[in-house]
Amino acid sequence: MRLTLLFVWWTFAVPSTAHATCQLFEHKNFAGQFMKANPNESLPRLGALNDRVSSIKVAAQCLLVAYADEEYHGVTTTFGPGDYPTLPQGWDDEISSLHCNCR
Ligand SMILES: [Ca+2]
Repeated sequence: MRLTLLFVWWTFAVPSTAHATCQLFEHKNFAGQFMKANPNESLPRLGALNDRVSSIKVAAQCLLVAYADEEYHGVTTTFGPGDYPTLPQGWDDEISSLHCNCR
């Protein structure tokens, strides 16, 4: 009985990799307009959020490779799993394309 309950809890409470994403937000602290890249999706351009991303979330199994220019050009940096309520120096309102690499 106890094991069954644990299993049910685990099934619903632990996010599976199927839900892993890279999330992008317009403002600091995950506010404003929002978009996401699905696991192993690449976005050659960010549309309305081009040069406007100010915070991101990267799921546990993912790496977000960001580029300053469209089509994966320009300066690049990689964000490991975690929440980034602000972006490092030089990256606020700069990201223009990305890969969301997940295992
Ligand atoms: Ca840019």
